[in-house]
Amino acid sequence: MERTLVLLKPDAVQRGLVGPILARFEQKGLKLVGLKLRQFPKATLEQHYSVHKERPFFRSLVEFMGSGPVVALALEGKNAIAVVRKLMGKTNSAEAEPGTIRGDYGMSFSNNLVHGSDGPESAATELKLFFGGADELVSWTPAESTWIYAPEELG
Ligand code: IDP
Ligand code: MG
Repeated sequence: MERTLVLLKPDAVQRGLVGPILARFEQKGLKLVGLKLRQFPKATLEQHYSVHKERPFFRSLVEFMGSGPVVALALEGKNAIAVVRKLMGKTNSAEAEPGTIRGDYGMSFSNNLVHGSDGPESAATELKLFFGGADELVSWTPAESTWIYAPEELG
């Protein structure tokens, strides 16, 4: 099992899309293990996007991400990182495939509704950054868990 960090960006919150987007992750079979709504401090957002600090869009990205509330999710599942990235779609929403979150709800390159960790290392770092406190992530067994995976897939 793998865990990944998802952010529902300020555009998703402002547009009333928290429910529909969260439902896609739940319906896919990803387990919610962390959830919070915050207007995150600039320092947190700068750290989160530090790999992009030399890029021309860095300043506006940090400003956008701090412009309103963001919903942070921690999701768990088999290959959760790649599964979430696939559900999100391409970075540029205008080019994202229909059926993906960005493809169905967005038109913009920057205001593209969701963030998802892009690998195991970034997932670990980002989960610590957004859910670093004690007891912020919950290990639990959903009632439906034995129906989401075949027994041999659970190992
Ligand atoms: P990702 O969110 O699909 O992983 P990244 O390349 O990691 O995409 O970029 C992080 C975020 O920065 C994007 O989600 C988007 O909001 C913004 N961004 C990336 N590239 C551009 C660009 O060329 N113009 C404007 N915003 C961009
Ligand atoms: Mg990225």
